[in-house]
Amino acid sequence: MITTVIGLLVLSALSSAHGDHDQVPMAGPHKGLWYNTLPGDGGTQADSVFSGISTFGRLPYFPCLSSEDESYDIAFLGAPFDTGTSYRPGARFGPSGIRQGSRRLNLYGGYNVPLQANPFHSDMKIMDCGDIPVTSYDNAWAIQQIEEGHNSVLMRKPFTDAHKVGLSRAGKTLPRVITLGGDHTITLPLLRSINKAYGPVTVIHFDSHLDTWKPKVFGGSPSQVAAVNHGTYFYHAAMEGLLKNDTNIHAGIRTTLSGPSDYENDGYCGFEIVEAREIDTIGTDGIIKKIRDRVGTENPVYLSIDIDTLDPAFAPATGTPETGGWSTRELRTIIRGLDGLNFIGADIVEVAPAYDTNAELSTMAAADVLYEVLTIMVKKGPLSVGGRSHEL
Ligand SMILES: [Mn+2]
Repeated sequence: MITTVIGLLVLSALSSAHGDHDQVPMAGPHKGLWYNTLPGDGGTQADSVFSGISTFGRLPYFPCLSSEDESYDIAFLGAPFDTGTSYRPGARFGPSGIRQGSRRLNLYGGYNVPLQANPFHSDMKIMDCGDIPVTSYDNAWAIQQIEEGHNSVLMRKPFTDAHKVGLSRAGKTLPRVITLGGDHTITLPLLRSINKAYGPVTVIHFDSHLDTWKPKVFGGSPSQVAAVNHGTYFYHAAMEGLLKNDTNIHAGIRTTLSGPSDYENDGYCGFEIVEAREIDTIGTDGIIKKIRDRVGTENPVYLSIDIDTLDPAFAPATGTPETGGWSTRELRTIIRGLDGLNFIGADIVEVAPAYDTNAELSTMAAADVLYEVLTIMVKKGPLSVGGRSHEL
């Protein structure tokens, strides 16, 4: 008898659930996000943050290299290359790892409290363009692929202000591209692409390493191909005239050297140095001031971030870890201190997820650092000359 009653109750519950076609889908504070408005029976995906295809920050995906029909203001683009590393390989899985680490960025809407802006809710169009196809068998070929892939995504009309005068060599307003590496070698083809669009640019480089080493010093340069690697790309960039003279700066440096001449060579390549340990004396405010004083607020700036800027306690999953680095909190504070600078593009590199903890510390740190960068870019608005302030 009791079994029958329970059975009837279950049946009646099921039939009423099926019969109620007017039910309102459950809606949370993030109901406006694209992944909750996919066509389907319910309209709301309660499990959407944990499943599905990962894009950066669950942004809309479009394979931009397959079609030039899409326009955007900021594009995320993967460069899965890791055959220029000197120690641990694995950064070819960086783009997918960083996307995985970014899944929860806008679960609650994505408002950035210290920067007082929401990069996921603005009138700028931001999307994930997927990855550049990169061969793992031929570095020279791969570097060419990365330059051409990046340039194809960069040299398009932006979604906003396409008709307005911009900062590019041709006087056009261009979209920004944020590249997910990849080992740091990729920054050379990225700067070649940037140079086509803007000419020589100022670079802010977060890293524990200089990466301006002469090929003979770093890797021995047994061949022309071997001479281009993740420790020499800035040397090549300087020699090719891709860097603006004496406005570039490294931050987070703490590597060992071949000798003091490495610093002389670094200065010759156009860089000033902020050592990681300076945080103990001048603090994050002092470091922010040094960077801002060096690059100015008007210069177009390219931002390159090696995840090994962070201490391995915070980001163990990287190609050449160095102890004595900054915490995730400190790096995020320093990057937020660059609010207002004229970032025309950025990359984050050397994330090698195979060495991460099960808690995904490094990919989460990479995603969160990019969240700060993205917020700064959205606050600044399109790269049209004169710009405009944003109400976010
Ligand atoms: Mn490094």
